[in-house]
Amino acid sequence: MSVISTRKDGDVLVVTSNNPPVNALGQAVRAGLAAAMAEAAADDAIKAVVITCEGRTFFAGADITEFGKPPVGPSLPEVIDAIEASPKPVVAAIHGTALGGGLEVALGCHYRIAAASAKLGLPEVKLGILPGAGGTQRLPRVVGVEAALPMIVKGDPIPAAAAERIGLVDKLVADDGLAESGVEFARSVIGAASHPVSSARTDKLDTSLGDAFFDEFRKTELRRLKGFEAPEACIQAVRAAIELPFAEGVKKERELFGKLVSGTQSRALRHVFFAERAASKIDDIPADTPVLPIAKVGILGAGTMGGGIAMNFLTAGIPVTILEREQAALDRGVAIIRKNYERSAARGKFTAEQVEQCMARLTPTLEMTDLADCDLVIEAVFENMEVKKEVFTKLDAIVKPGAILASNTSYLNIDEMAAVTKRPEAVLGLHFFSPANVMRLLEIVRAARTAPAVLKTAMALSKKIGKVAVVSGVCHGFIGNRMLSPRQQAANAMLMQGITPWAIDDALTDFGMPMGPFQMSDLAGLDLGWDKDSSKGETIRDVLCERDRRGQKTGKGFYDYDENRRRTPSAEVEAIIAGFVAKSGQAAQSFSSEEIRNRLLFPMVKEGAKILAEGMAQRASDIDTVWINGYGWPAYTGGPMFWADTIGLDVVVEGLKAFGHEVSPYLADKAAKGERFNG
Ligand code: T1G
Repeated sequence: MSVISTRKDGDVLVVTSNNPPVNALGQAVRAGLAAAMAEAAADDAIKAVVITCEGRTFFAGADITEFGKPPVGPSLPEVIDAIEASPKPVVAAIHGTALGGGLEVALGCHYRIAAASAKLGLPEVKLGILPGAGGTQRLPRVVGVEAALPMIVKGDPIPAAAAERIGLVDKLVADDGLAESGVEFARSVIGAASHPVSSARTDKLDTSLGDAFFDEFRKTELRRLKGFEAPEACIQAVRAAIELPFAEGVKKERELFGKLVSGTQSRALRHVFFAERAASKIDDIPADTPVLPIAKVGILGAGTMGGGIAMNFLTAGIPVTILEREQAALDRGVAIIRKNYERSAARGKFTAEQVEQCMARLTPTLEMTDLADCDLVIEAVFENMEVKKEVFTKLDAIVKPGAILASNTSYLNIDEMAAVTKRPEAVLGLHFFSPANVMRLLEIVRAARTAPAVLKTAMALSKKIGKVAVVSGVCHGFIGNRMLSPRQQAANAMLMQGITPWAIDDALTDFGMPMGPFQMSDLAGLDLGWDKDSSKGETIRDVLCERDRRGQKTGKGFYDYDENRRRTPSAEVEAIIAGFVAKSGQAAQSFSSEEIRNRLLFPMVKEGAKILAEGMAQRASDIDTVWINGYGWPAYTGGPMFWADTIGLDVVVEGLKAFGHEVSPYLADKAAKGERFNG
């Protein structure tokens, strides 16, 4: 059965794609569209064409799984050129998300109508490429450069209403009866003397835009895209739309596309795309495992984590009861939640009405019994096992049977918490990352007795609250924090070899991490868990804290900070470190930035390999997803495991040995066989 079907509605040919799940423009779809256009051309009774899609969305782009494989015709540009060249008007009827090649198909059509709930965008830059089927040349011609540039460089889709405002969509229609609306619109233009041809349009092209405009755009928009190659290529392609005739602009687009698509960054970002989707799959639970209803959530602790966690559910429309021990702490927590919503509303993320609706779903309480009828209760209390066990014991006695009990612990053993309850099958970890209402990552910690339905419910819920969830087994620090420890140890070891904190931090920020280990320590506070009374200046941290260098909060830590919290290297810290190196009797070393980076990251990969060998993560790409969404690992390198694959596991193993690390048989074997973590 062809994925493309056609039917005549009077003198209009309705061309429908049915290629679930997202009508990706794979070879069969392209061939079907080309055949449909030929059918329309050959039939004089046909006066117009409507292109529409079945299922949840209009074409969501080229089929990314075809990348890197030998191309099979017709190519997407050929199909789009055929649509655009049709003397009979072609109308795109859009619902769901018209993305990438899907929007390029629509731009090849003479008219576009869209369901009000639809979204339109060119997200190729998020895959490390750029629109490669004429989008960088047609979109500026249809909506102007000022509107087209951010859509292409940032890749964020826009709602149909905004698309109509900029002239990308000719008419907004109801969600239902889209094909009929398409036929009606097509009939309304059949008699027109001519039809708009995107590639031929110049009315919206402001040819006066030059260096100043593009440089200003670079200054404001590329700062957050540091390290990514595709955004600059997108700018050059859009600039070609102003400076070159269409055919030459398309040639330029193709050159830029060709370079990017075969590059490491795009391969890494495509890996990240599929990794995030794979993470939601739990290999060993039956597909028919039920998802339990979660209509009400309880949160223990209204501190920073508890408040942020609550916001996820409130925003998703789920009522939350939040518990604290004292009224003052409860009031403070609720006030911070409101302040966070109002701050987001000020940035246009919520309307004032939506803020009130979210706050109305929140019930503050001092009574644990008010959590009795919750379907899920998440504790975010002090990170201490005895406290956790006490909380789980109480909750187990109060909360209705069948409800899920979860811990937001960052490190502690969930099995131990489950063991103090009579419902270990309903206990798991839900490890959010701070700020919990912002960070996309959620580590779902599967305890030894967690039931499949509880696990599946947690995964489904994570999607509902907009999180990227990854399943971790029970081990100290789960996936993310467990791999963070060897990096911190390596950083501390290099300090004792005379490498400065700023050389170490710079090696990581140059690699693309948001910050290095010593900046992070200064942000968190060096005196976390430090005891003034027992401190004897035995470690660098002891001495720093004794000298009131406790981090950003005291204006100095490993760095000195100015009133704007800008950091500068500290001569005092350098001297303190030099003193420790001299006392250790070790000779001060000097490492290149690359060696510093490898000394920090190779041990993380080693730990990742252990996590895989122990089955604490289902797949290597899950580890990549954790580090990209929870720790700011640069997505354009694909995550720690994909990065290791890119540089070669043999190189990692040799490096680890050179740095004095033992290498597990699992990792050594993979390297010896020339294998990769990600198949
Ligand atoms: N190609 C292949 N598979 C795709 C796909 C695509 N473009 N988009 C989604 N899938 C798969 C996905 O892996 C998953 O599979 C299933 O569909 C459901 O996806 C020439 C070159 C459309 C907003 O970047 O953003 O066009 O895990 O879980 O949350 O210029 O998918 O079930 O096996 O994400 O409802 C540009 C990518 C391509 C859009 C739906 N297009 N897709 O989100 O479902 S490059 C994109 C999305 C291009 C041209 C260039 C989202 C979605 P599985 P899902 P969702």
